[in-house]
Amino acid sequence: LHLESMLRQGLREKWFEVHYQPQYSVERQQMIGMEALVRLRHPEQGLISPGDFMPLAEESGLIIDIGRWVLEQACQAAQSWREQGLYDGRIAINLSAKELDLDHFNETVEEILERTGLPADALELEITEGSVMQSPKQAISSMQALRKQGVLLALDDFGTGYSSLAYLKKFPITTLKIDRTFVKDLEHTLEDRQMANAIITIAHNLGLEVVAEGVENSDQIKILSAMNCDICQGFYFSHPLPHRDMTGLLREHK
Ligand code: G
Ligand code: G
Ligand code: MN
Ligand code: NA
Repeated sequence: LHLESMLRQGLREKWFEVHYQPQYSVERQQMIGMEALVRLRHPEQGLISPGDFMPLAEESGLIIDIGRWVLEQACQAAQSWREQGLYDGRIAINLSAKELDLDHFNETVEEILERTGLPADALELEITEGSVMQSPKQAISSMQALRKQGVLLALDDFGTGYSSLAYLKKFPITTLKIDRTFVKDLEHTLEDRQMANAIITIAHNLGLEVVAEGVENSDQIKILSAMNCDICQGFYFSHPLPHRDMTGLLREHK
C-alpha cells in the first residue's frame, strides 16, 4: 500500500523520469536506436528502478497511466532530438501486457504520434514474451493493429519466456531482443554462443532484426558481430542516460 501510494503521488507530482539507453549498429558502430526506461526520482529516497515498482504498477493497474506518460515523454523527446538535427534513429519503449490489452491502445499510440509529430516507423514498442503469452490471441491482434499503423514491434527478453518457436512466426514483430542472460557469459561459455548463434539464425530466417542486450565488453561485440547480430545495447556503450545527458551525447556525436 505504501509503494502504491508512492506511485500515485509520483504521477501527481511528476517524480517519474525517462532515461535513454543507446543502441548501436554492429556493422557501422553508429547509434541507430535508443530504449526508453522509466525511473522514479523520489525526493528523499532518490532514484528507484522499475524493477522495484513495475510488478506493483502492473498489479495495481497504475502501469496504464505511467505507461501513457512514458510513451508521451519518450516520443516527444525523440521528435525534439530529430527536429534539432541531432538524431534520426528510432525510440524503443517497453509495454506491459495490460497496456497491450487495452481496447483501442493503437488509437492512443496514433494520437501520441500525431501530437508529437514522431513518424510511426521511428517508434518501436517492446513486448516481452511473457506478456504476449498471457493471452496470445488478443496480443497478436493488438500487435497487428499497431503494425498496420507502421509502428515497429520488438519481442523483448527473448529466450526467457514461455513461447515456443511455433509462436515466433505468428507474432507480427520486426525485431528480436536476445535476453542478456545469453550475452552475460558469451565469451566464456560455448553453450551461450551456440544459443545466441541459433537465435540470430532463426531470427534472420524470419526476416527479423536482432538486438543483443546487456553487452558489457568488446569480446562480446566481436562474437556477436561474427554471428551477424545487427544491433548491440549495453553498459559497454552506455548506461541509460537522463534526458539532458542523452542530449549531450547526441551533440558530441554530431
Ligand atoms: O532499467 P531497468 O533495467 O531497471 O529496467 C527493469 C525492467 O523494467 C526492464 O525489464 C524493463 O523492461 C522494465 N521497464 C523499464 N521501463 C519501462 C516502461 O516504461 N514500461 C514498462 N512496462 N516496463 C519498463
Ligand atoms: O528487460 P529490459 O530489456 O527492458 O531491461 C533493460 C534493463 O537492462 C534496464 O534496466 C537496463 O538498465 C539494464 N541493462 C542495460 N544494459 C545492461 C548491461 O549491459 N548489463 C546489465 N547487467 N544490465 C543492463
Ligand atoms: Mn526492453
Ligand atoms: Na529485455
